[in-house]
Amino acid sequence: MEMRHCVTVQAPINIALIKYWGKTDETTMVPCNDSLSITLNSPQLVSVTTVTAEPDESVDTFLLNGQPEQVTRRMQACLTIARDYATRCDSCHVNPTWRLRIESRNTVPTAAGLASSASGFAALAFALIKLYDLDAIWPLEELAGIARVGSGSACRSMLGGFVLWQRISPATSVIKQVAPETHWPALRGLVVVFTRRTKETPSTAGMQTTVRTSTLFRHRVEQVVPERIAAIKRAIAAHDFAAMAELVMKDSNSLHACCLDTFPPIVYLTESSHVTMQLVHQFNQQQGRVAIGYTFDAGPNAVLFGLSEDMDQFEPWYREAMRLRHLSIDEVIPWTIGDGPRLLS
Ligand code: 2P0
Repeated sequence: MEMRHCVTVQAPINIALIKYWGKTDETTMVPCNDSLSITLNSPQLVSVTTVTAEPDESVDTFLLNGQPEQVTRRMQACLTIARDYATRCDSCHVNPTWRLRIESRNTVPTAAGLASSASGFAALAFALIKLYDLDAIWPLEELAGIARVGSGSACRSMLGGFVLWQRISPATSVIKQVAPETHWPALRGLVVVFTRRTKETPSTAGMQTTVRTSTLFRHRVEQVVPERIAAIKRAIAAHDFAAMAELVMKDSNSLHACCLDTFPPIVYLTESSHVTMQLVHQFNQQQGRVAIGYTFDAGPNAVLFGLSEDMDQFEPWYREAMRLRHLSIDEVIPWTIGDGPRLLS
């Protein structure tokens, strides 16, 4: 067998249709509620990571976009779990005690609420899995736990298509593919970047404050999300775009309502975000049906989606409507539904 001491992988971002916000355990990263995402396929929304085993080095090192950075506590957690698997793996030909050199490139704007941590940690986890050959023994659904301890949403980027991250108990969660990327080829979307500025409230801190202070959030976790997860699974299976998009828009609004119900309040959306929501509703009203949907993560940038022909009609109309309101758009990044991480070399 070829002795591979260096692997390069790429991993995509995912966008939650039903959102994750809040965890019950910061170490095992078990979420307060289930979430359901699509894995995106876009060359502009991936992280590429190379991991090299360095038998003669004494510390793990990390380069992000060419700059030396600290190996963070969360990265260490990923390394610890992967090394633990490797010590239990006979087919592993890389000594797990060897130090690692990690080099990562993000095309995703870092920390602007565009899930760069999801692709980044999914890429790190997948590189470790391939370096130690862990997927020869364990399924990716289980190994996704390596990505999860880096960043909760990263575990959903380990599979393609529609992915459910399910809370099983206060100590356990699992990921499952609900439908593959081939399930709904006509579905596509846009990431609309208004700003690449780093957000003021990082997700991790923001969700902790929400869990502690928001009463609306308790209602979301206990009632709203379980009903929506069941309903969106039915809508996806039936290719019912209108039902799916309505659930997604409502869930995005529910997340941002919980952010505003947090004390002190967290505000991620800007005028550009709010106008975008209004324009989507206006377009849908003109069409007499739900043709386009929106969703917003922990930042102002919009993710818009629809079936191919509707997106063709919506995009130029939307750009012109934003221009007339003097609201600038930094970049529009198209995407389709993608498969999961890939081994590049
Ligand atoms: C999501 N977000 O489901 C939600 C929607 C943002 C809004 O997952 O603390 O960076 O690393 O688990 O994964 C952002 O949270 O937070 C996120 P940690 P993460 O995609």
